[in-house]
Amino acid sequence: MENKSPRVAVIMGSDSDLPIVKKSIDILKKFGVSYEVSVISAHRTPEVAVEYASNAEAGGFDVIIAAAGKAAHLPGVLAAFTTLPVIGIPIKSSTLDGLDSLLSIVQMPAGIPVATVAVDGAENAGLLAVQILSLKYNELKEKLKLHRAEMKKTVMEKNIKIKEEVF
Ligand code: RP5
Repeated sequence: MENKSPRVAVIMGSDSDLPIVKKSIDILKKFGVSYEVSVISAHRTPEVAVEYASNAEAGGFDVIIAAAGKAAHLPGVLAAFTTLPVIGIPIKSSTLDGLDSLLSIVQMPAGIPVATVAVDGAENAGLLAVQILSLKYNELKEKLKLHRAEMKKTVMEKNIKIKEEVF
């Protein structure tokens, strides 16, 4: 690591989002990236959201991951109050299968980007955060290459296995 370690703010609109967001946290753990987890709601605690985003850079964060479901305004509101990169995770809601969350997060107006991953795509949110951090923290590049190599090995093993199982 360089002088300071990378820090990711992992924010979710409700604790009900945690089972999905945990996949981002698992990735950050795997890569040895430090993080802070919070429940902040754009609608239920809007003042906290604004304050958190406004102070995130000064507080030593490099990237924000924000997960929300339904009318998912949290990532966009956070992005409006910081120039740190914000990665949005649309959470699948029970009624509209996450399309509501996806559109709420991805359809940002020009000027305030949110890097949106797939519905419930928390693993990719974690990986994208690590990839962004790797521009500043060189040692993460090697870890990312190792992660890709592991994935490749797993898929190749599956390829061999399926040929044995399916005739
Ligand atoms: C959103 O509303 C949250 O991100 C969550 O996905 C959804 C439901 O929240 P709860 O009613 O479960 O607290 O703000």
